[in-house]
Amino acid sequence: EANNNNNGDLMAGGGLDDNADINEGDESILNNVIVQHPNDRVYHGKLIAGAERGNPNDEGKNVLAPPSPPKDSPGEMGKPVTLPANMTEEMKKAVDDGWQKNAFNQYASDMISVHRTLPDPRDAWCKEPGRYQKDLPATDVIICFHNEAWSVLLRTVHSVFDRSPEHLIGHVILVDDYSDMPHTKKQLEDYFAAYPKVKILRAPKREGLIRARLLGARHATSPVLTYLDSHCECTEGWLEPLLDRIARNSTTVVCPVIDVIDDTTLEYHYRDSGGVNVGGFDWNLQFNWHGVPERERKRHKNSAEPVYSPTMAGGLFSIDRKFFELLGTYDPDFDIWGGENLELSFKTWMCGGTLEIVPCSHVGHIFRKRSPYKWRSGVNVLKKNSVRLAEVWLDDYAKYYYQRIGNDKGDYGDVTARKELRQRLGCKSFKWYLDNVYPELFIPGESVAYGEIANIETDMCLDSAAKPDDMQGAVDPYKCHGLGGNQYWMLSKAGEIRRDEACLDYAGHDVILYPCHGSKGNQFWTFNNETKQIRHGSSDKCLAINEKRDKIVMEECNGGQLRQQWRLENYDPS
Ligand code: LR7
Ligand code: MN
Repeated sequence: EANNNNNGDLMAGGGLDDNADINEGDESILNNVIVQHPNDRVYHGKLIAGAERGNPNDEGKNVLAPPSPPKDSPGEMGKPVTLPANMTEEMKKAVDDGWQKNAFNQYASDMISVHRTLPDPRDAWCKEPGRYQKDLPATDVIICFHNEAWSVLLRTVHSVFDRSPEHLIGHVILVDDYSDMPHTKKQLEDYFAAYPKVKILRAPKREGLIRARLLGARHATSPVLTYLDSHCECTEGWLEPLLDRIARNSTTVVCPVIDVIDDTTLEYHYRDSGGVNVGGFDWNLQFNWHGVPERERKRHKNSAEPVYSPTMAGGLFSIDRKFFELLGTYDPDFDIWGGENLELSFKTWMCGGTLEIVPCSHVGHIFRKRSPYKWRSGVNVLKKNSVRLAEVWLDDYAKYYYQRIGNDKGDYGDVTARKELRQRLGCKSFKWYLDNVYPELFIPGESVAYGEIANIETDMCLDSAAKPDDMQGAVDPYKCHGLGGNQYWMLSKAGEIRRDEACLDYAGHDVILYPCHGSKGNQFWTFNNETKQIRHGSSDKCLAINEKRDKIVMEECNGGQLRQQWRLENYDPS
């Protein structure tokens, strides 16, 4: 699965002062890491037209594309890069610095050509003649970055030029969100000076990716906007299937399949159209991936056809510029990172559009395990964004998110204008969205109990620190804190004790969280409101806290034993 297990770390990364963003004294390291691949040298800063090179196949297409680098250079065809076995101390330090700065292996990236070749991941269906309309609208490609590594940023831009028909690219708009690395300054302008299609915009202060994207949009002129993260690689034929959907219906918002570029080896991993995922979310308002649901599969003859997706991951998508404006773009009061993907997803569906994943279009993205850059001072940025989202779009369902954050909304600013926007557009209800677009989502209010599960003798609560993306993890007793989060559970009508899509599971050893399978067995529990016991179906044992009070255990049921008695919040069996 796409390993975007960012969130916990991202929260931890917050709380820093703005000024701390600027790391003085880094210059020397940074200058060293601006390595240019030897095979690229001749092309840097120089425009070489395909026709000039005498390659007739390039006529009218990819005029900025240089000839491919030699087949045996590192990372070609998306192959993994391995670092030399006997590295000097200096090299090792450069490798560490690269990881430190970027949360991916920048050293490996620097070894790879910025024009490296990639495998063609498309299904044969995608290449059938006449598959796409002839007159597709052009797009501006907006790439926002904050302190992106040089080789990675350049490879993103070149992959756009090298693998898109020239007439379909209006401009590539690079939005520098107040980076402080030297290569993001004049060096960037010099490099792209020979590329008339590249516009470089600079945010005068740190805006965060949401307002940076809006800045880019204000300078866009093409009928379609395409957003990419600054560490992507577009594959052959990525663009036409996206634009085709918008050409057919301007309210269709489209995402490519996001392939994983390995953070360590930069290997390009792709999945065929049978393995396509769609986006969802949970009641922490966190995005997650799912297989294509049965009801959606049935709508298609071929697995390469575009599929409806309840949500988008956020970074990589195309949208009709006018439709984006009609939807009120993004909430400009979202800071730094997060939540904007759900905002755009919900309103696309609720306000008359559709959101699709297009399996014929593949773009790689470097998935990181932590956020490398600084967040804003004092406030929990992600929470503020999510509360704004919930206030405006979630109707009565907002309460399920608020329970997860201990009902403490904090200061989320003024959302009047956003509510007016929703009114003005006459958008449908969130209930409509859940019923029609995301019927798979488990609704806490449809459960028998939701909230904390507190042990009566000890006042300790069932607690699991497993992150939503882990799906599996330990369950331990922890002092009840009333803040939701790791102590938020739902007892479903089917007898599951759930945390979103993970379920309390007992297979004879420890009580753990395990992906819900819906077939009772080790995940089937019954609560008896008289005895206060939680009894396990397949073992007929009772959930308890051990005598040392440091572990959740299963014991033979003993009605008098207080360690086996529990209080379920919001218990309503009717
Ligand atoms: O303050 C900032 N200013 C920026 O310009 C912070 C970030 N950025 C830039 C950054 O350089 C990058 O190009 O914004 C882009 C996204 O930031 P990432 O790469 O740190 O985010 P991410 O890939 O971890 O997170 C995903 O969710 C985000 C939620 O706000 C954005 O929507 C990202 O675009 C999104 N990425 C993807 O959808 C790629 C697939 C990941 C998944 C799942
Ligand atoms: Mn990213």
